[in-house]
This record gives sequence, structure tokens and C-alpha cells, in this order.
Amino acid sequence: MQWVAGVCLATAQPEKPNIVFIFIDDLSYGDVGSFGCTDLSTPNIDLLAESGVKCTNAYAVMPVCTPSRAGTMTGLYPQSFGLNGNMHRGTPIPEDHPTMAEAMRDAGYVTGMVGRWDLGSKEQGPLQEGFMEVARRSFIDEDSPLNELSDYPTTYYQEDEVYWTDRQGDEVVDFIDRHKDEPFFLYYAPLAVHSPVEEVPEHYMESIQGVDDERRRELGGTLLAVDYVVGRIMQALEDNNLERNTLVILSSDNGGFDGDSARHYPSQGGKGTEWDGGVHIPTVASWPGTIPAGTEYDGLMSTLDFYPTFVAAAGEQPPERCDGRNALPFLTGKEKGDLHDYLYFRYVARHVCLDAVRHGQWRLLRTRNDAFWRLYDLSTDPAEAHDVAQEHPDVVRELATHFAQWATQLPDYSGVYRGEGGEYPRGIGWATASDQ
Ligand SMILES: [Ca+2]
Repeated sequence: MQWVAGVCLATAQPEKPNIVFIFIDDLSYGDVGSFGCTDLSTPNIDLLAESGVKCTNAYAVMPVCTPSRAGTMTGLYPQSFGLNGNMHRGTPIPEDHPTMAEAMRDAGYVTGMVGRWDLGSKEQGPLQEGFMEVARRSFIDEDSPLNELSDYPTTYYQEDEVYWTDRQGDEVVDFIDRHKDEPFFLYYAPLAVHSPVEEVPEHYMESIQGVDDERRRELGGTLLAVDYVVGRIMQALEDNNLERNTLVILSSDNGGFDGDSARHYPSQGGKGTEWDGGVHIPTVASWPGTIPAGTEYDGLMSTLDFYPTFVAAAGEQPPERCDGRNALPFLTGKEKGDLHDYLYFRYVARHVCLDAVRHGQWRLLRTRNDAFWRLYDLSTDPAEAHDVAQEHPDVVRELATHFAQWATQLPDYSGVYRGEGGEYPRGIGWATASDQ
């Protein structure tokens, strides 16, 4: 209450909560203990879920990295600016629209990033798009003996041979410790559990017992390494007495990779596929004292919602253009139901060309190989084994009409590969916007 004239001239502004956004790379719904996995171990993610709300019906924007990250970071469907798949990597994000990091910076937060960027044009790196501090990643030297580990030598620092995920644990704690006295926004986007999982240090593998599939053991070890960083984040918040004033959201940019023996139960198919498991991702939100502990939210939501949710938690309005919605009333249990009546998907790749809609219990989809739409009832058939389009022509018509209305607003896309995403600072230690 604000008195017009009296003793109390103004109510105190609520303290801005810190925001920690953990966006794991290729983390599958079926590989997290609290989402039903029984053979791999995610003790810290499970504790995080117990401390808040588990979102069982959350969707990434795309089944692959770059467009998923660009959509999440802008709160816009990436197809709306011509980004339809990883073959369009390097497509610029709109410059006339603030990113999540710019919005948080402008809301008075110190913004920091640790991990993988992989979006925007070459000129649109994280330091150019709103992050004030960015943890550098190793310079990749083609002649390094570390390259013999695999064809994809990105998980060890070539300067000192430290495993990237382990270094990230030090960096996230350092960021929280240094900024404990001011509102901070920390974006932690590890490369883990993305390939190459075989590079995980042996001591993480030792804890994975009873898994015969060697690739799955390696995936489990990689997952344990990143789970340990999640634990270090939560410990750092507790050590600084910040846990009740910090909103933590953990999610994934797309489903797990079949080549790494990821499991997608109850869905079928993972990263890069046409199936629900490519985009149905594990998501948890924790804010002790604000989000009730041990709860579950089963409404339809999207990673597009994180941007307006963070901005709302900061007490600000979302940008004029935004395809996501503030999830806080739903995460706290004040509101029930779906955050979105319809979620739209268009994924263009050489091997698959997918159009899809999620609505209620339904998933309508069509690939370039399909003459007709296919319809699945995920409430009874999450593995999408039985096409029920013929039994429900009215549902097909309704969802197809909504999809067409969405798709007609999209710009034409080019089918050509564009190149690399935004430049990321190299080396060891922190890069700041003032370095640029
Ligand atoms: Ca990914």
C-alpha cells in the first residue's frame, strides 16, 4: 500500500531476485532421475526438482541447438527471423529486439554467461548481446595432441588440459561469489551432455554402475559431471544465503542424441528427429518461499517462456514482441492449465523437414515424406505409435488451420548453410563487455 500523505510515503520495492538459468545441451527427458530415469544418476538436478516445481510438459523450440537457443534467448520463434534449423546457423537475431540478457541488464542486473553460445551472426556474440561478463572457452589449436581424443576436440582446455565442465563449476561459483551483493543473472549453458561424451574424465565414469552399453555409461559420466556443477551452483547460493532470493530454472535445448545412447522415455526419438522426444525436455524451476517445493506443473509450456518469466521476476514488462508468456503464476500454482493453447514447430534439415503443432493432448505433424498430416494422442500414446488422424478429422483440420495461420506469417527461408554463429571470447578467465 502506498499512502498519499502520511507516515508511510512509499512501500519498499521488492528486492529483485537473482536469476540462474541452466540450459543443458542435449539433455533428454528420459535421462533425468526425477523424470523417470532409473539407470543414470542426477542427484543434484533431482534435489533441485524437489525444492521446486517439476514441469512435465515443457518444450524446446527446436530439436537442434542453434535455433532452439536463438528462440529461447530472444523469446521469439526463430522461424520468425528465418532460422529454421542448424543449416541456418549464422542467421542474425533481430537487432531491433532486446535479447534476454539485454533485458536483464537493462533491468539493473549484472549479467554473466558460462558455456556455449552458438547463435546469432558472427558479429552477435554474447558480449555484443547483453552479457557483461563471459567466461572464455579454450582456444582450439588444430595441432594440439588433445585433438587425438576425438574428432570434436572441444571439451578440454588446450592451455592446461582442464575438463571444460569442471572449469565451468569454478566459474559459476566465482560469478555468484563476486556478485552476491547485487541482483545477478547467470546463464549457464554447458556443452555437456552433448557429444563427445567419451572424453569425460574416468572418475565420473566410476560412479556409473550396472550400465552395459559403454556409450550410455559415457553419457552417464558426462551427465554426472554437469550435475555436479548444478550442485555447486546450489551450494554457492546457500553459502551466500541467497537461495530464497534466487529463481533457478533448469532445462535443455533439445532432446538427447540417439548416437550417445540417450533415452527419451516416454517419447520416442530424440535430437534432430521428427518425434516428440526431439523437443519434449526436462524442466525444473526452484525459488524457495515463492515456488512451492515438491510440486508438479503439467501444463503446456515452452522455453520461449523463460525470457518473459525472468523479466517478470525482475518486476519489468516483457518486450513488445514476445512469443512466450510469464510462467510464474503457473509455476507457483496460482494459475492452472496450459501456458500455450498451441505451440508450433517447423524444423528444416537435409534428412527431415518437419511441421508440427502441440495442442492439449494432441500432436499433429507432417514431414516432407508424408502425403497427409499425422495425429497422435500423447495422453494415451506418448511414444507416437498410433496415427489417429483418420479417427479425428476435425482435430486435424483445426490444428492444421492454426498451423497455416502461423506459417503464413513467416519469412521465406534459404536452404543453404550459412556458417558459424556469434564469436565467443577465447582463452581462460573472464571477458567483459569493456574488453571489446
Ligand atoms: Ca543441443
